[in-house]
This record gives sequence, structure tokens and C-alpha cells, in this order.
Amino acid sequence: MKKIIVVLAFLCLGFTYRGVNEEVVPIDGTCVLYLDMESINSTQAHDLSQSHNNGTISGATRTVDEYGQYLSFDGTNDYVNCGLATDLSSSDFTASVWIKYSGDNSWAISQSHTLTPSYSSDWLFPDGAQLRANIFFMRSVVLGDESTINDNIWHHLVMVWDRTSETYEGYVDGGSIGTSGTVSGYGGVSTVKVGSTGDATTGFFTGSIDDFRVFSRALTAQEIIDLFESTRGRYGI
Ligand SMILES: [Ca+2]
Repeated sequence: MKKIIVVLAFLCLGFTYRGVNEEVVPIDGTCVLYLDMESINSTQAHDLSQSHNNGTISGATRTVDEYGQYLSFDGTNDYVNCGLATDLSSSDFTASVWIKYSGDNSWAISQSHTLTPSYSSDWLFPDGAQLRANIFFMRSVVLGDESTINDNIWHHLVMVWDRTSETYEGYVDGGSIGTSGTVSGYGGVSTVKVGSTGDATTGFFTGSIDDFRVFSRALTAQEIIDLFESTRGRYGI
């Protein structure tokens, strides 16, 4: 009888743990940026990572629906300066975000670099007529078809940078859509931006952005599935 009670107690504890802990991918020291857009005011989006790089909001509007809170961008001059200025090329990295929009668009997430040839911006999830009809972009190496995501429904996008092979793998809604060609170096230098080019001068995003996370390591395919499955309920998909 004692054994049964002990086993039942462990089962209950385990169930409770899973129930209260939504973070299936740990927010440990490798999570260098995490804006869930729930804890924001008119000028600051709180960074839940240990880096504490709170984002400074310029124009983007706090929006609430039945699933939670996110930021809306007007495509004219709205952006968030995330404060994270790490050169992410010094290790593998992963960037994960939820976005929703329709039609043509521009930079959802970006960071400038100073490599040659020089671009004002680099990374991550741009698309539309202003650039190319792709989802992912890094130093002109593109991946994905924007027509699969510009349907005004929330989509989960993840880019995993492999420093050794200098390629990245793109994930849409938990599944891999393939690996890019060779990028030949990535050297982000300016602060990561949400909703514009890395220098926040052009390429403004029109639509909604939520739950942006950056890890200084490559998440596994299973972790990306777990991240998608554990957050999709907030977006009605
Ligand atoms: Ca949110």
C-alpha cells in the first residue's frame, strides 16, 4: 500500500510539474533574449532571459486578444531595439519567433553586420516584394517561400545557425523546410531589431510579432517541435 501511495505521489508531482512549467526549452544561460511581449509598457518590452536586454519600443502597439499580448507594427516606422548586440556568429545560435501578417512585407527580425559585401542589415525573417519572396535570409542566402506564411495566420519561425558548416536550417510551425546554402560568415554587430532592418532606418514590418527568443546554441529538432507545440495554443492554431 505504501508503495502505491509513493508511486501515486510521484505521478501527481510529475503531472503538476508539467502543468505549471510551460517552458519545455529551458530559459538557462544559453537563452540570451526572450521577449514574450506579455510584460511590456509603452516603451519597454521585458526580457525574460538572464541577459536582461529589455527591448525599447518605438511606435509598435501593445495588442491584446483572447490568447495574450503581442506587438503590432505599422510598416512605417515601428520597431523594437532589443539591446542584444552580441556577435552571434561566435557560436551556433537559434532564433525563434511567432509572426502574423498578410501580403508583402519586410524585416521581422534583423541585426546589422559589417562584413564585405556590406549590407545595412542581415538575418532573419524578411520577405515580400521589397526583397525576395522568401521567408529566411542571411547575407543574401535565402530559404523558404513566403506564400506559405503570409496568410494572416500566426506562424512559428525558427532559424538555426550552424557555425561549423556556415549554413542555417529553417523551421516553419515545428517542421524543417531545409538547410540553406553556404553563407560564408555571419557577423552581427548592431543591436537586434524587431520590425525593421538592423539599423532601423528602413524595411519596416507590417503585422504582429510575439514570443521572440534567441539562444546561443543550436536547438535540436525535437526542442523546436516542443517549443511549437507548447506555444501554439496561444495563437489559435
Ligand atoms: Ca505574448
